[in-house]
This record gives sequence, structure tokens and C-alpha cells, in this order.
Amino acid sequence: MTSSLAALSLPTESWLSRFHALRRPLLVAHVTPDSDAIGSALGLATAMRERGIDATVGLPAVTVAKKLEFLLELAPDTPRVDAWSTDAGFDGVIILDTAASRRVNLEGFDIVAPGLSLNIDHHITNDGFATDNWIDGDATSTCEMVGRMLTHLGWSISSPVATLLYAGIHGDTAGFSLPSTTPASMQVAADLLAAGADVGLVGEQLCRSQARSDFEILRKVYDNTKLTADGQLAYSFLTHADFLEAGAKAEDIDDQVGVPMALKGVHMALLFTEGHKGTIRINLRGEGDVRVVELAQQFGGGGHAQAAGVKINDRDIHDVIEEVVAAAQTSIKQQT
Ligand SMILES: [Mn+2]
Repeated sequence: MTSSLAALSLPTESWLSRFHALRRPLLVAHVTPDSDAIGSALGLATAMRERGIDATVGLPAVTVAKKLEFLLELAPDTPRVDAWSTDAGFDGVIILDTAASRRVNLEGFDIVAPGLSLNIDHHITNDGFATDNWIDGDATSTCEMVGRMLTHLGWSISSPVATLLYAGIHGDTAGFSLPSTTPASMQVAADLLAAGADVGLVGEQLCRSQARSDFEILRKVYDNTKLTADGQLAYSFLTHADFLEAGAKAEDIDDQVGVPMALKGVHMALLFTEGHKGTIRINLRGEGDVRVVELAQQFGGGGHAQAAGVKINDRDIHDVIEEVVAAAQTSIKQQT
């Protein structure tokens, strides 16, 4: 067992020395934050605060999906800011789970101003935009990387920090059910459980606590699901009117692409959503050997081999669906 875990990626010495020099850092993650983005930023910031480092999280509350609000309640004393300010005197930024600086979830964010920036990310499309970068495309999640790093540093992990990090691993692996799941990720999860992670809370909040609006969204996603490419490609969509009817917001779109993906025989699934009028988000998933990141890149998006995203502005949703589904049909034909 030790041998399979021995080659795991850890931050370099230069990365760590910069990390250890931080006294007043700002931690940020990506737009439309998921449990990995929130869990890693809030979890690491809270762990740093427990060691006397004055860490702040940049995370606008309005961008947090209702089902993820429980994560904020796990660290009520960790300060959060809604917008970037040069007056705050941060001595560096740590950017977590974010493949490009333009995807940072903070109004007015400027990567240059604080001087020092450190990346922690598992997106293979991250090109290393920070001063010093720790990128591990084999990690299930940024929370797995943070958990591994804290153990490596010998920091004690409090129960709320353990729960925050566990939530991100659970989220990015769909409860340890995606093929990205590794022995290493389960080892980190086991360490977090030993540190007091509340598995029942995470499972209940992420999987068994649907708000009525989330339920209505799923009803529409099921209703709008279409099958094509001999049953290998499934897609669904939510128009802006669907959002208004469901009483939902753009931030509530998370893993609903799992609905078309769950159909037997489907190897690729797409979900098109217009949460904000005129802005189309596409969630792409691949199953088996089918990759979707290249398809996402074709339309200006990115992400992981089998889980990717695209954002398209100022287009009609039905035109986008027609164009992207045609490209997806070609892609799946080439891959199967
Ligand atoms: Mn992630």
C-alpha cells in the first residue's frame, strides 16, 4: 500500500517556503463554486487561522448554491470578503481549484496586485498562471491535495476543516463513484474521517436534502432530456424561463448533468443552462473511455478529461444546443 501512495504529488520546496511566509493571505476559488472550490478555500483558510495565520476567503455569498450553504456554517469565524480590495493589505493570494485567473470568483480580482500568488489545482487545463504552482491532474479534487498537504506538514486537522475537505472529495468524485477515484483519494478521506469529518452531514446535505427549487429543476432536466447518436449521447437543457418557473438561480446548477448521464448506454452527457439571461453554461461528462475536455475546448471551455464546462455569451440557447450537439456527435463517433 505504501508503494502505491509513495509517488504522490506534493508542493515543491519553493512553493512551501512561499506558503510558509504568508501572514495575511487571501484564498479564492472558481466562479460557480462547487463543494471542492468552497471546501478547499474555506478548509485551508480555517486550518491556517487555527495556526495563527490571518487568512481570509474571497467568496461572494450570493454565488453559493443553497445546497452548499452548510459549508459556510462549518467555519463561521473565518472572515470572508465579497470583492477585491488593495486596501486590505493581503500579502499574497492562494488560488484553489481554478484553471485560469479570469475564473476567480471575486469581483475586481487582480492577480498582480498582491505580488505573490500560489496555485493549488487539479485541473489538467491549468497552465500555471500563478507565481508558484502546485498542479496535480491525477488528484480527484483540490480538497484531496489540501488534505494531503496538511498531513505532509504535520498540521493537526480540526473536525470542521476535515468536514470541509471531505465534502470536496465527495463532491468531485460523486461520492467516490467516478473512475477518477484512487486509493490515494480514499486514503486522504480516511485520514479526514479519523480527524472527525462528519460523513453523515456531507452525505445528507449533498445527496439527500433537495430544496424544492432543486427538485423542480431536476423535473425539468428529466423532461427535456433527449437521446441521440444511437443512444450514446444524451443531453438536456434549462431555458431562462425554466429557471424562473422553478424559482432557481444559475448557482443552483451543479451536477444535474448526472440525469442524462445516468441513462444506460450513454457515454457522453451534456447539460445546457441559461441561468443568467443570454449566458449559456454547458456541463459535459464522459463515461468509460469517452473524453469531453477537447470538445469543451473547441467552444472555449476546459476542465478535466471526463468532466468539463463551457460558457457562451450572447447566443440563443437552442442555436448553441444545435451546434454543440452536432460537434458532440462527431466526437463520440471518433471515440467509440
Ligand atoms: Mn475540483
